[in-house]
Amino acid sequence: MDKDVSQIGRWQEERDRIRAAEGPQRDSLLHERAQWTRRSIVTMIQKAKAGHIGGDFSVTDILTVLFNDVLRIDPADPAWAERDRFILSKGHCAAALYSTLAWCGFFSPSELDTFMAPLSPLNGHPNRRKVPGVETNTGPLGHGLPIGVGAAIAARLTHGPERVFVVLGDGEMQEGSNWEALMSAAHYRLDNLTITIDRNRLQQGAGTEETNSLDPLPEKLDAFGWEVREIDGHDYAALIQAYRPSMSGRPVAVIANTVKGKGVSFIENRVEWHHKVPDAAQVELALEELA
Ligand SMILES: Cc1ncc(C[n+]2csc(CCOP(=O)(O)OP(=O)(O)O)c2C)c(N)n1
Repeated sequence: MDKDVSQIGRWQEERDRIRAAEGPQRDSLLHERAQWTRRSIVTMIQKAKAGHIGGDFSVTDILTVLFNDVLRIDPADPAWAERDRFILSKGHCAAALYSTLAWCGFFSPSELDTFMAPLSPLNGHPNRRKVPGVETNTGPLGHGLPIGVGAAIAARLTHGPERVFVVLGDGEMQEGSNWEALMSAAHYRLDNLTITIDRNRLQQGAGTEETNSLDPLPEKLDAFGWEVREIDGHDYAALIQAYRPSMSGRPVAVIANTVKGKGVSFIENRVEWHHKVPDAAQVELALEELA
């Protein structure tokens, strides 16, 4: 896939406007961007007849803030050695990531039409060899954070300026590999590593607390040696503030309280919308609400 130079220019201009703005003006720019992403997710999933709309919508504001304000990246040079590393560990939410990467110009937004089509690089889960801007393959839950810990250790060893950001699902936090990685990140005091837990309280088929309870999550992460920042994951100012560098020499865990399906009333907080596909009438309604 080729970079889209004019799209990179549009992204840069808007990112500069967002970075220069404050208060309600910044909120409104970020909201507009997030709604564009949600609309493109609806269209992609409608066309592919597959996808994970609930988790895509809960993580959209998080991705919007990261890629349009926080991350040091260069879509014209996806392999730039000093780039911040971003890993979407909840890889089933590939549509949200692809749409975000396309807005940045890593590839043309027109490619989004091929989501999950035969031979398209835009598979149901992200593949680093096929899609520029994808740092590592994800999909099997529980692998993004261990890889992120490795990347953060590598940056430490090479004295690189890069920060490493990993986004996980809350259901995904039931994977034991994450807790091993949490321990080792604290052991190595990886203050260049920030995780975000998309705490929408739903997983596949049920709530997290009825399946394998995570609470009290902030206390657990604190006890594991992490600096914990718990916020509303749809509050842009709170997200930006949460992504400031570590204040404690410890790795940072952002617990982002979110709504699964955020933005469309009949999808919000409904467990069946984990991977349900909207029919034509529902697509119309969703696009109206996201207009
Ligand atoms: C190791 C592994 N087991 C099971 C699955 C199937 N699966 C895909 S999404 C999902 C639920 C994830 O829930 P959560 O992390 O809370 O994601 P979100 O609600 O944000 O979509 C499951 C079990 C998987 N992808 N990987």
